[in-house]
Amino acid sequence: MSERTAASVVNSELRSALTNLVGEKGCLFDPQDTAAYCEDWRQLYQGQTPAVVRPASAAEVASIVRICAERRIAIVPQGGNTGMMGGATPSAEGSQIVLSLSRMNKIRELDVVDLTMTLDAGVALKTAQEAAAAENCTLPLSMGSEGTAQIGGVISTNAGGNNTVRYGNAREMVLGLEVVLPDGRIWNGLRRLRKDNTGYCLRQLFVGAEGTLGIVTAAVLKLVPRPHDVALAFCSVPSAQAALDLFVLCRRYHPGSIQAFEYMCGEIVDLVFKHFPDTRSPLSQRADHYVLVELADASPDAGLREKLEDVLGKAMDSGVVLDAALAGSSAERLALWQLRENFSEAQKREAAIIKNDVSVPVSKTPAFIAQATQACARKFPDIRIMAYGHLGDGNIHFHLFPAVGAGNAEFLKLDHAIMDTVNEVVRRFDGSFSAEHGVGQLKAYMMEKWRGGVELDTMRRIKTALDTMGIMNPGKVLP
Ligand code: S2G
Ligand code: ZN
Repeated sequence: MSERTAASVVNSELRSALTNLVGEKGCLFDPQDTAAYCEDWRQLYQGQTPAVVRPASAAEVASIVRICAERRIAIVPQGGNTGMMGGATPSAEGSQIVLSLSRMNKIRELDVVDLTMTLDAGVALKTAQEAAAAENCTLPLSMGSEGTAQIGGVISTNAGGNNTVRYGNAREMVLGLEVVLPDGRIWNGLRRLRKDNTGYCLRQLFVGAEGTLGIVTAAVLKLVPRPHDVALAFCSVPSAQAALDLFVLCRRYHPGSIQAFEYMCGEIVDLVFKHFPDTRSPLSQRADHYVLVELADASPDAGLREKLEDVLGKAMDSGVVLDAALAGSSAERLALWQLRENFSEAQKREAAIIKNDVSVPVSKTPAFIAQATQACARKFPDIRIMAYGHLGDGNIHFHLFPAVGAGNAEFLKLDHAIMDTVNEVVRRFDGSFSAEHGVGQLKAYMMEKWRGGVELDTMRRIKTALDTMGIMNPGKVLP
């Protein structure tokens, strides 16, 4: 793609072509209107775009893609714009249009016998969860951004969140997809079959591709029977190793019931108390390490509260757990989840952050946290380190902040040095440099070092085969 300016990309002819296609309200050209689409949630990237196009159907998406393909105009697909890696933000030179799926927000069908939901890409994750709950089902994808994140983006980044330990990532929930390909053709793969062995599994190509192979316009997602018995406990533990020991203990006694298992260092919980002063700890003593463990079962009389109480009692007897508070009501349960989900916002209010969304084998999480902390403290004295995350699936959010009183700008210049330091520890454990947030533009530079050779070459061949002109979200995922 040659360097082009915004004006040269969207001239009056194209403006009228787009406006005729999606109508006045479907197109934004004024920089004041498009600005919100040009910055990522973390405010790391400030892009520019000559146009934000907001189609109302897959057919309209297909026409927009055809118009752009004819003119070799790059497209940046965007859902709720809650991504962490700049994957939905247009480049700074202003030649890429943003295609927002937000207006495509219909839930097309929910089948309680098939346990499937067929819905548009622009449906907010929370809306989808609520629709499932209304039918006594659950869409088992849950994360802090669910109020704004949209189904298309959740699928395109293969989002994980809090329940991956039991239900897997978005990838495991996708049964079917509708995708507009880079040549403008619509692939309708909206099948709800639990078994379908007919050639290459195309849908899995688009899950996690971050809009670089095509635009997800609808999906068929798996639902699960709504759990009627849920028990949650907030525990303080003496170490990250004890948190892992508690996970193993819970799994030993209630193997099929763990729905979430979150590790939290003391500092990140303190940050929520600081920035959300109404938040109350259910424990009388502060600790350096906490665990949020949730058991769930579809049958209403699984007796999970007693079971959780029992296993925590065993854990306290053996010193694995220091103290624990069981949620006494769904309100208390939601308040504890809110405490956990406020981590992102509390960090954002605190200071600049260098994030490492990494994964290691579950058994290695304590060793990773210890060694990554040691490596960073040695190299970057005085910076603040907070580790937390989905210990049950080995995904740790290893976040670093400037020393108290230090400048954000100076600190952010250390981003590659810090991420590379952490990644060297990840590599010791054969882990991944990106567990659930994807690659986007922020981590594209890591792909050569981590996935270079046959793997990256094969990815590039797939990209070229589908997006011959490279108009689909260029600069993301692949370096
Ligand atoms: C989490 C959310 C994004 C972030 O809280 O589990 O995945 O890094 C993160 O704040
Ligand atoms: Zn996470």
